[in-house]
Amino acid sequence: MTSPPSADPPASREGVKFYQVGSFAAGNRLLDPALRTVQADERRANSLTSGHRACQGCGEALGARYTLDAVMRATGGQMVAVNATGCLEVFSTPFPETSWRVPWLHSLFGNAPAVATGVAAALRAQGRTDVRVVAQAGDGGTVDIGFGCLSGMFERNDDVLFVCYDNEAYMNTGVQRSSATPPAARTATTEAVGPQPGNPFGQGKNLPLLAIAHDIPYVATATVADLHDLEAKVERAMAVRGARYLHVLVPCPLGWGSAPRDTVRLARLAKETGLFPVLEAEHGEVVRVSRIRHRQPVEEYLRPQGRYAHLFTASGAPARPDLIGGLQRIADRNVRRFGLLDGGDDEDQGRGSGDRAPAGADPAGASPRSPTGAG
Ligand SMILES: Cc1ncc(C[n+]2csc(CCOP(=O)(O)OP(=O)(O)O)c2C)c(N)n1
Ligand code: SF4
Ligand SMILES: [Mg+2]
Repeated sequence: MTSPPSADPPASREGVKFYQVGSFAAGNRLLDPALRTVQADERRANSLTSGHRACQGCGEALGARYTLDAVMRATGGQMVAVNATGCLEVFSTPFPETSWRVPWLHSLFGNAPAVATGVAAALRAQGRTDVRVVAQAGDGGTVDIGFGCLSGMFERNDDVLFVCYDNEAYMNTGVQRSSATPPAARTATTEAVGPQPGNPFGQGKNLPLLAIAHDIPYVATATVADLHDLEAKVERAMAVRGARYLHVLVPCPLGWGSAPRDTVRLARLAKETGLFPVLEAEHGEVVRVSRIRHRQPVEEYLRPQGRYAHLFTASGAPARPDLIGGLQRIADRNVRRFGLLDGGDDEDQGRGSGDRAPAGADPAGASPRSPTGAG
């Protein structure tokens, strides 16, 4: 295995104002070495390396590589990963091959949190508190079949970082609906037929808010549109002990009916429309949100996706303004609830999002819905 990048925790990024960071680009080279993105470091772990069988443009592969490489840097390479069944596991480990270059265990579909708890307990019994445990799963493995184990892991405050790669359906088995599928989205089990085509409004779960309600030390959301922000959140998560939860929006070209080249653009639009709030919470309180920089109407996010094709005419005009309006109201409510447009100028804070403290965010008053779900 390649030696991992430095475990030195990066200092604060506040005060550094480059728009173009997180790559080999000029902005990154001008940063203090401790602040540079993991992927710009030639000593990065390449935890999920080339040769796997993910679709072109897979957001989950992108998110997992950045997340685990950031964990490797934060832990000095002392890390064990537990992986639920799902696309990430299937495309990375077709027997007898593997694309993982880290200690990696495949659990079942629903028990990754419990397996990770067991690994953490075994390490503690051996006195190996230097080795950290990360569990990862898709949205189905997290919000549906794995939720009981995950809630228990949160409630016991087990020393595990749990990462959900949310592509908003059961992609590995053919795009069935999950509790994280947004309203009006077509899946194999929510066909675009009838008076309310696609997934019904008013159902689903908002796992970040449910995690916050467990009062665990750290909860964050992120997207693959801002990978430097994702890395920074992984670093913050690994700086604390106890149960931590990271929910990453990862567009899926196959399931979303989108072009592979649009993966990052769609992740950005999910945030910029307000449909996917990007935030951090500590011990039950939202402490930072990523402000929307250039607000977009939800149509801009929906139109490029085949799963919403029934909402538009062939020329791209709205065919179902009632359903599009329903989705816009969800975005508007997220903006109000988390203060996504409030305060500050348009200056970046050195990691792409313009993070700041929330204005009047009140997770206790929020109802349990999917981040992109109805409410
Ligand atoms: C108990 C059980 N039920 C069903 C399955 C089949 N199965 C494997 S992966 C999967 C869906 C995974 O969806 P998600 O967790 O969202 O991950 P994704 O593939 O979308 O990344 C299902 C239903 C299984 N492996 N085990
Ligand atoms: S189906 Fe979606 S999540 Fe699965 S490998 Fe393809 S793009 Fe990635
Ligand atoms: Mg999924």
